[in-house]
Amino acid sequence: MTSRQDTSLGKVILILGDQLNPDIPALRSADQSKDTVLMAEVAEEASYAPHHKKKIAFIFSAMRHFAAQLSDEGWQVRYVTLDDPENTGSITGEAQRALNDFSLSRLCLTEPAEYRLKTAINDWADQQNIQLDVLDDDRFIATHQEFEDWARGRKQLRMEYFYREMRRKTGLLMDGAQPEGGKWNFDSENRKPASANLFMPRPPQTQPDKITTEVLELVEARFGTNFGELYPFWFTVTRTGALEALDCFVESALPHFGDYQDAMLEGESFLYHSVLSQYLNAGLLRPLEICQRVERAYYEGQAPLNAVEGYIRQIIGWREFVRGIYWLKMPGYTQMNVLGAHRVLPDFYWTGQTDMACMAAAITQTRQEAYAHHIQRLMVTGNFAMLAGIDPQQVHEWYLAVYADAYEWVEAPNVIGMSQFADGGLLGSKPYAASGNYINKMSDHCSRCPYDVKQKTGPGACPFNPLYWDFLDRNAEKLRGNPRLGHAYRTWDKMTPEKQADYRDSAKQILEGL
Ligand code: FAD
Ligand code: DLZ
Ligand code: SF4
Repeated sequence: MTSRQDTSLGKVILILGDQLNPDIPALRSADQSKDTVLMAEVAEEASYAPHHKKKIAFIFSAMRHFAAQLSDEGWQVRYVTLDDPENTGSITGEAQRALNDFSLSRLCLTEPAEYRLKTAINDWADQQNIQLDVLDDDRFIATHQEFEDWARGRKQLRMEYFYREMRRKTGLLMDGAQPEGGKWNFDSENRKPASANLFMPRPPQTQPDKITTEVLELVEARFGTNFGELYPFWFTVTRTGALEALDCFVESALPHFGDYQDAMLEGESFLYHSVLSQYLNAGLLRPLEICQRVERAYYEGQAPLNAVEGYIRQIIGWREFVRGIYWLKMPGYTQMNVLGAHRVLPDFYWTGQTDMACMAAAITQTRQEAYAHHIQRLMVTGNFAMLAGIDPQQVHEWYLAVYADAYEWVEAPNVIGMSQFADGGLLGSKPYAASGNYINKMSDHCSRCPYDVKQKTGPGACPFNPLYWDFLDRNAEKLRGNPRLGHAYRTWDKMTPEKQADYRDSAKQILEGL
């Protein structure tokens, strides 16, 4: 922990826990000869959500490794550990303390990714008369202004059209002005259920080094009662390790990424997903370098277009789109509850103790890995919460806590918008509501579940079945007009009143038992 006495001309460069990249704008703008880098582990960031133990350990260890790397490169680094007795417990407190200690009044940072922290830092700087330089985070493909310009005047904001702009802007998978392969989107080829005899690649597992081991001990001591299992801890915590994980994904899983993107298998947590989001969101990887690596695999004949296009779309399409929505609609977006859902989040979201095999698998895996792939998040835990009418605020708080990649800017639009439809369709064109049939088609969970996925109502029926129809019925006033739900409502309308009552009664029993 370095201190500098005579730095009257310098400034403090604040690097946050999700800005761990040597190319981050605040560092690029800094002068190594007179500026001091500040990084701080603080109680406020570690507890604004009840984070998974692995998430805290990953961020702290990655921060410590990044700070050590900067020191080695000749930067003056003030690194404040969580157990430092002088630690004030907040980012603004640590920024103030550093400025006081160095007799400085100028702080430079890259724009915080969350509204909450950005506002706190701005307010503090105003009150304390700090000269604050906030630089645009150019890790993202689209600037705030570009998204606003694109969104202005549109009746509906849809990812697909925004994604095409991002393809044009980056030149990824472009053949002149045309999309590679003649189509923008190859999703129609990406819907295969997986079978258990497929070879499943594993993301590389890193052994904890001395720094990580110390962090793991700290996390166990300070956050031992938080959600999730800390051990085994295998995330890499360096950019070098993250680049290796990227290579490993491209070589072993990318070729099948598209085909099995929506599949789920008991005991297979990762399938052909990249498991890179925690590295990407913390800054260890940059979105464009990932996409360029993946694009190269296509041009070198290592992966088919449906996989490569599908993957690149997730990053320059969905990831950029949800960030755009977040900044366009904050503050207020996280409070949205258009369907008026108010049920308390069931305790089994924390324990995994439920008879529903698909839910138990997704939650148990989340406890173990701080990871679940998109379809588990969307069509299992997310779908259940929406069908059961759980308060979206509580669902949002759960997702923000339990995944190693969770930061509000990316988590909230996915939860409030995509998975709970609590924004009324700002982000997605219809609720991702599905009965047990979808889960049965895309997974092998139902074959080992005590519930019968084919049974529609009654005590042994798959709970997703009556809850699905009850959800549509309950929300008919708000959802009936949605053209993408026309078929479902026509089916409901054709049912006899007895059948409808049967669904309502079964749903009532399930909801009362939650
Ligand atoms: P892959 O399947 O390999 O996908 C590649 C990359 O694309 C991901 O690493 C991610 O960076 C990006 N990506 C894919 N889908 C999305 C998306 N919908 N939004 C933004 N980026 C996307 N992603 C987060 O990064 N943080 C979150 O907190 C988060 N919460 C989610 C909550 C819900 C309810 C849902 C439905 C999705 C959420 N996602 C979140 C999106 C997605 O599920 C994860 O990015 C993905 O599962 C991460 O695993 P992966 O790296 O193996 O992804
Ligand atoms: C998520 C997180 C955690 C758990 N801890 C810290 C921390 O101690 N210090 C820090 O600088 N950043 C941390 N972070 C990441 C921040 O919460 C993140 O930078 C903001 O939420 C903005 O995205
Ligand atoms: Fe899930 Fe229903 Fe299948 Fe059980 S039967 S695994 S609850 S979808």
